[in-house]
Amino acid sequence: MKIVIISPTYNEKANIEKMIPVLEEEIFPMIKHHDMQILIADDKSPDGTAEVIKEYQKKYKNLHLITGEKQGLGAAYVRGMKYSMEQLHADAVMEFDADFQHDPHDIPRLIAAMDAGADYVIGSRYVPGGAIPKEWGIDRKFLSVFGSLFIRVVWLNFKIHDMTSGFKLTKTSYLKKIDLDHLLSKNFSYKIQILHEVIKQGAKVQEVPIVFNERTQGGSKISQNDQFESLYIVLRLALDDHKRIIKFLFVGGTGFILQYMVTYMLIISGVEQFIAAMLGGEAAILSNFFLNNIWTFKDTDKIKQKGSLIERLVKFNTASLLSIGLQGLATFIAVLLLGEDLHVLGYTIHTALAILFPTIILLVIPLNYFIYNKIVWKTQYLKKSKPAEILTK
Ligand SMILES: Nc1nc2c(ncn2[C@@H]2O[C@H](COP(=O)(O)OP(=O)(O)OP(=O)(O)O)[C@@H](O)[C@H]2O)c(=O)[nH]1
Ligand SMILES: [Mg+2]
Repeated sequence: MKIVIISPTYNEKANIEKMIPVLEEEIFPMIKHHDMQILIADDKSPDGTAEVIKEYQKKYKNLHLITGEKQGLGAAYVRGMKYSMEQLHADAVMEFDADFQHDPHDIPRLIAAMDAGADYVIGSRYVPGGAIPKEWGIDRKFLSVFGSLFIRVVWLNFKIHDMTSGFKLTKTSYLKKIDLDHLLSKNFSYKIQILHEVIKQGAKVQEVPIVFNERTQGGSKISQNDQFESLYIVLRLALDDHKRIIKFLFVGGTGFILQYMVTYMLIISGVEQFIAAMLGGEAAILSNFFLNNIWTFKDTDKIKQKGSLIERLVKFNTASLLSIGLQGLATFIAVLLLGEDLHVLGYTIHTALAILFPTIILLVIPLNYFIYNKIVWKTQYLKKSKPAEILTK
């Protein structure tokens, strides 16, 4: 494989001066079966980082340099990734900081994990054997640990432990499917989105323990803005993933309110209760149908629709009647088994009411969502790629 180690640099002269010979003389000779290249993505560092690289280029033919305007860490990495894929034809790229916080001696282990079958290798601080700097203050430690935990909870992904590591080895076949020009962040959080996209593609992910060192030279470029941006991006990506179900629940909620309003108004205008309830129900069904059609399931327009609007409406109405029937059946069975009233902690409640709520939440809503997706707005094209597989040692 052709592997390009991408190191973004901004005022990193003191570190990069030492790093290049370590990579070239110590590390690369240990990696036998791969074509190793280094790409420095410098942002016109005023300290003369680029000049150091140009000097080394005379000696090392596998050392590349690209320069650009300073736009942020993510922008520099994206530039490096695109250059690696388009100009250097890399099979895999490694994200590797130039400041010795990532230990170059870990590189062969990350590559070995890919040799063993992984598509995406994470240098992980939060698996046994990994660590964050002891010297970090409690606030930075907390932020780092809590940050990963937060992402794991929000994304419901507990298989990966280090969600914000910057030390990665990625097969370019996965990167090529990501729209790198339009990532949400040009800074630190770019890595959260790439992780998200690669997982979604079903890559085989492996975490390899690394000890993240404290910076000894040069200055940190991470800012508080990065933290807020990360928070936004984690939530935004989760919402994007569940956009359809959120819209569906929202539409259901508006239907619920509409049903009550219409029924109530009809009753106070003298309409018989049963008729009013039927009309209220149908008003909600129609409103839900049209809102779902133009909003929740709008993207299904892109595929060839089987059936006309009328057909969809009939299917939708049938599904809704089925839900009402289910609610009726559940209450009927509950009353049959438990009697009219339930006595709980000294209170008496109608069995029918007590059973209605869990029936709607646990049965009716999931069933409706399933029917809408599979029957009314059939969207076979949305079939998810297989879930990311986490390799264990
Ligand atoms: N080209 C480029 N490189 C950057 C930019 N920001 C950071 N870097 C480099 O990216 C790497 C990581 O940045 P750091 O500031 O060390 O971020 P960090 O490791 O998360 O934070 P510290 O632990 O404080 O060092 C270093 O090699 C930086 O020189 C940027 O805007 N452009
Ligand atoms: Mg650093």
